[in-house]
Amino acid sequence: MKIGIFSDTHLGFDEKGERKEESFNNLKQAISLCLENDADAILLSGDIFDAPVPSHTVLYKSMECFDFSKKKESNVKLIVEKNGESKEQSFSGIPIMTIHGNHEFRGKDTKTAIEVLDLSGYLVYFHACRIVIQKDDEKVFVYGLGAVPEKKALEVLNYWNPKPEPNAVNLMLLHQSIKEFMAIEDEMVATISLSDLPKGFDVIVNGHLHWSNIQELGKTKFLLAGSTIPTSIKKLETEKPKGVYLFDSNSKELSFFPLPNQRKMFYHKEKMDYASPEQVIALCEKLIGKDISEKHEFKPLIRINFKGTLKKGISHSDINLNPVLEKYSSHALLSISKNFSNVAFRKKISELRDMQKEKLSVASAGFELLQKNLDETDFGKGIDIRELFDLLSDDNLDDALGLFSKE
Ligand SMILES: [Mn+2]
Repeated sequence: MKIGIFSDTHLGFDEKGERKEESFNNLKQAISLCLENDADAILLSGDIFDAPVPSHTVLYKSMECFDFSKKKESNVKLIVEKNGESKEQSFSGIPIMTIHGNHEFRGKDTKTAIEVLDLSGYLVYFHACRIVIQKDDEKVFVYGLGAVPEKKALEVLNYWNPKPEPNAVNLMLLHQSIKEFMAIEDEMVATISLSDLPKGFDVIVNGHLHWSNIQELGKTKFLLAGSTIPTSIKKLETEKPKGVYLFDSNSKELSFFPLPNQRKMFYHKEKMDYASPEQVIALCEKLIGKDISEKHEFKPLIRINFKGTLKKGISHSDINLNPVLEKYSSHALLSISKNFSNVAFRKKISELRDMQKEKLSVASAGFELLQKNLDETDFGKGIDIRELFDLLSDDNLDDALGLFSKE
């Protein structure tokens, strides 16, 4: 049996903007790739829609796209097992089974757009249960848990406690953050670690994180299916094209098929020291010029992330990027962020830190001295001196500077 897998189609993304067709075009390509490669069924790992309540136009266009899956027939049978009952699920074409994502997470008594598509026969929606896909004598067991608030996710997963069918092929769909992939450790961001994932599954597919990745966890392949459309550009997302995976239940192999027509993404992280506005703009032009020198069917997404410091006396507002944005608006979709820290602040603080290191032991009169030093500067009113002192003692210059920028 062959099973197509993809996730996070975000239908209706940029509904009023320049990219309004992209989510639909990419979904059509994803379904076509599954059909061309003889998928018997398709699995989607949540965030089908971009908005919790999509417009009728988005709903209509989504149905048109999902209708593509009816161009072929499948010989599988689907049995949904929930709360101790099994029921055969009817469908037409190649069945598409899905869980909900955080974008579709709504109150218990409110119907979602996914449920509308389920009732219309375009999707088979399931949550906290399993579906048996049967083709002749072969069975594949698919478990699914739709998105739950991150703070509760580990608790819910443990409570649900899915047990894979012995001596069979078992797959699972999730839509959560995973601690190992997140930049910060916070229970509001993620509670599930890779080691918390249930054992004995052949593939655990996770949506939500928009870049694609495969990790081997013992015999389990942990697959980040990635999104079919870039919604915000992250560096990891630019390293691999968008596409679909195909799982072969005999070989248990996953293969990847990129979408043939997709928007290219470029990500630049640039550190500059004592930069002038002219230098920042010149670097923008150089990077953009190189990115658009290749031929692109769709305007590429270019993200430039500046870090470092600006020349003395120069602030962010002195760098006017509007001429650059206008000049290239017909060639690329640009997003440029100026995260420069002010050199005057940085220098003062680093002088203070040096002074503190040289002159006194932190344990003695350091606090008063810092206060005195700070009083001599033209800023520092309303700063929590105790916090600043602690940060400087820890060599945490960035956070110390942060205190000043909050002012
Ligand atoms: Mn998503």
